[in-house]
Amino acid sequence: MSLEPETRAQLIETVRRFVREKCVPLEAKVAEDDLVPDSIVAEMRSLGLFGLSIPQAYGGLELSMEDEVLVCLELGQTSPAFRSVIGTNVGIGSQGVVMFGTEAQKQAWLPKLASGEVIASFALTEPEAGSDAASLRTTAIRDGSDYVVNGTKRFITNANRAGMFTLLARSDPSKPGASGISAFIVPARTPGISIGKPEKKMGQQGAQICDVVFQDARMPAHLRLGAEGDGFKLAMKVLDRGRLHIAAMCVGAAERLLRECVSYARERRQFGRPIGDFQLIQAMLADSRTESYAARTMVLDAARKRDSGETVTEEAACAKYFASEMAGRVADRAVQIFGGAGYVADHGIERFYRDVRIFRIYEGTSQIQQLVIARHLLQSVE
Ligand code: COS
Repeated sequence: MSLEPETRAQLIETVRRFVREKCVPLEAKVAEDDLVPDSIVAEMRSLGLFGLSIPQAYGGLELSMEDEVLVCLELGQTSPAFRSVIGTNVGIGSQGVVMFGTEAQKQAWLPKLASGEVIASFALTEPEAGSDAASLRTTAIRDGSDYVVNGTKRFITNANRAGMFTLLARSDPSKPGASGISAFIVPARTPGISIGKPEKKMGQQGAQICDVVFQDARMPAHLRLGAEGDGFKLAMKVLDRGRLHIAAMCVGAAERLLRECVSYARERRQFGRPIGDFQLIQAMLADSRTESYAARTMVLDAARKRDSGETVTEEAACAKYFASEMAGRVADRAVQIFGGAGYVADHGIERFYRDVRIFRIYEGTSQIQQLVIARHLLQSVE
């Protein structure tokens, strides 16, 4: 549902102020503590951020994709760890329930996800199944009125805070590919689930990822999401949407870095004048501006197409691919413009450089996006 222009402007302004006044001053502390403080999480709850994409009937804001993207353009302007707090409830953790849940499943889970009372987490990746998601080995075998789950999931965002998992598991081991996979809602307190220690990562400290191990975890069959064998398609549809959300985060990060670069180029003096006077610095600023503008336009276009009912698998892959690679280039130029000051921790530029690196990997690597785009071209162009 699209917001009225005035309501949209108010929401964007509120998120912008929250990011600039509350999150930006805490960036270094969040990275050091590897934790987003409870006060910020509480404020996100009161702003309704956990429920951005959840239908109003279940307590969410039910934003259109375009409005969600506009919010992400603001959330992207600070450490991605802040967005990660709400990211799985807004995107990959909840959207399987929104798109494929029965009325009873929606009633049971969506209000709690929208309020942030329960954190959702998306359990697809495994030690041996990353880009090749259809090769996943975790099994969910029907036993009477239950399913029994065994296997290990890896790099699962927010697993250590999760109240529920959207789990992708093989319900038919006789089918090794996509068609043997089903999706499930799994309450995190189900006996037989254990959570690994948060991984030590290159960046995005404050956003945590862990292993999730299922050992004879038994759950009632009514928690299956969609039909048996439809899990892979559910995961792909969830990721189509998630990729637009991540692309918008990349644009937000690039716009923040560009602002930092412009103000540094104005104040830093070398050879008797501000470095912004030098054409080689200007070229880097111009390249970053051009690329971030192109990515912003792409993300908004794809979001609008999705809102008008189009399937945007290809556009979402283009946007995620271009925006994440663009953010990497913009961060690299930012380190170059700041020079030594960009390499030391004080200005936070090196932290952004590390933080944006994962955007080219999670929710589908750049190479997977290329593959998705090329497959669509080869199937559709006449
Ligand atoms: N929407 C709906 N259905 C889709 C789809 C989409 N975006 N993409 C694929 N499908 C369907 C296909 O149509 C096919 O259905 P049929 O068998 O009925 O024709 C089925 O799903 C299998 O698709 P495909 O044959 O393309 O599967 P592949 O194993 O070749 O894998 C890729 C496709 C590589 C695109 C997929 O594995 C992928 O996206 N990998 C990356 C996973 C990822 O992003 N991981 C990040 C972890 S989550 S943070």
